[in-house]
Amino acid sequence: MNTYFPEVKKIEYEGRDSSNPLAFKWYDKDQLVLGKSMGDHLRFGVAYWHTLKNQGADPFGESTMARRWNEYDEPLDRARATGDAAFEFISKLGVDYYCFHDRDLAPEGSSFAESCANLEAMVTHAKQLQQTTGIKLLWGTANLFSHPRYVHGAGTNPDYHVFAYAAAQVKQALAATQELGGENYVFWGGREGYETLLNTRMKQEQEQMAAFFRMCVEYARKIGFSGQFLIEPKPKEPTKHQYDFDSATILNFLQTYELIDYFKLNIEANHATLAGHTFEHELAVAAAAGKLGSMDVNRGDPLLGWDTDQFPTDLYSAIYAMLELLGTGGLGSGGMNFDAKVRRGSFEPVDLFHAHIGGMDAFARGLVIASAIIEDGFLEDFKKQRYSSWKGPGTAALAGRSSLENCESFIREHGEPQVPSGRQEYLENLINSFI
Ligand code: XUL
Ligand code: CO
Repeated sequence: MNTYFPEVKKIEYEGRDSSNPLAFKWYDKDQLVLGKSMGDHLRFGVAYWHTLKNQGADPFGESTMARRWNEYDEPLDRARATGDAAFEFISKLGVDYYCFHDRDLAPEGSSFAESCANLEAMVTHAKQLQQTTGIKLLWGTANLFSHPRYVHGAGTNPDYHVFAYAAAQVKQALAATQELGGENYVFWGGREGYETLLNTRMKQEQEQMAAFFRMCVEYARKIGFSGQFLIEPKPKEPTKHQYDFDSATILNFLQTYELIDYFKLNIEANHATLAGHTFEHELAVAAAAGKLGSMDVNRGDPLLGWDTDQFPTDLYSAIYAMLELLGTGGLGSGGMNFDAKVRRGSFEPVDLFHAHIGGMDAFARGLVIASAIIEDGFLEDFKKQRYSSWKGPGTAALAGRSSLENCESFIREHGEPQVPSGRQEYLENLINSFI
């Protein structure tokens, strides 16, 4: 396997003093952190769509990335070569997982039947590549947003015909994910949202989405798919109002339609910031509900208002995310998928390696720092002290065994509270002392 990236050898851990740009400085897969290997904590995945399929086109210019795996005339030959390149890349990077949309792996055909046949052919090819390399499928999903038929949405489309098409496509994508041993299946609501209420029945569209999910749950049960279903929040782009705005919105939707038991969340950093949240806020909301399933790791640009999907190299963000991850006890069957693309100007294949190495090192370093912070215990001690008044009558109130009258008697007895400082700057300074 040395066809598409002949200039790159297997990426190794060389430690922080190495000057080799094609080596890990922090990510040492087998290094134990709080009793678990880095590889098991982080469970990195490569996103097929960005890493293999992105060619750098933007609204102002054409592709900048000439990839050798695209030099085939027949779509299926191109798809096979792309698969070969993907597994060569992932093997050399030393990552265990990948993620795909059905239409990344196999091209859309000229009919539904042809699309299904293409997908089946590519599942056979990918299965063989998985067997020879040991690389596994973190999650599969269906692309229900690129084809023009989905211009007004998929599950939330005003036309039942399109709804049914999307459902039929998910049936195939779910079966493909199962065949490849996918550990999760993701729903990102590509065009599940609206542009104007003038032509939209919002309540009906939400009910349609719930019906769509119910059919997916039912089909997964029928075929014995044991992977975790994940929904990925995003507030806007491509539609102005995406229904799955953020974690809290999705949790409310799942509760309302009695679907909460079947789903967890896949939190993407750049989607969190588009929603006006931090990445760690979204992780914390999901974790508090016991629903943190997986992460799409990337970053946005604070000066741009869209989903730039840049590689995550911001160390503070990585530390805060790792504090949340360690606080929940891990991702289970989830992982950290690099839903990130190299910039248009970074068009050489080797840039794909630089990008992933940087992201992996940032999270490895974030993990080491977060674990040191946790082991030191100062944050936990501070919070323990901050909430220490929740005993006696506080415990009763938390357990629902108090009343406004009880609180009034308490205040008549104890008077004005002594309010302590939140000490934010002190805590931020301590975080810096660990870096
Ligand atoms: C789009 C996005 C998707 C999902 C999978 O913003 O994040 O790539 O992760 O459909
Ligand atoms: Co994503």
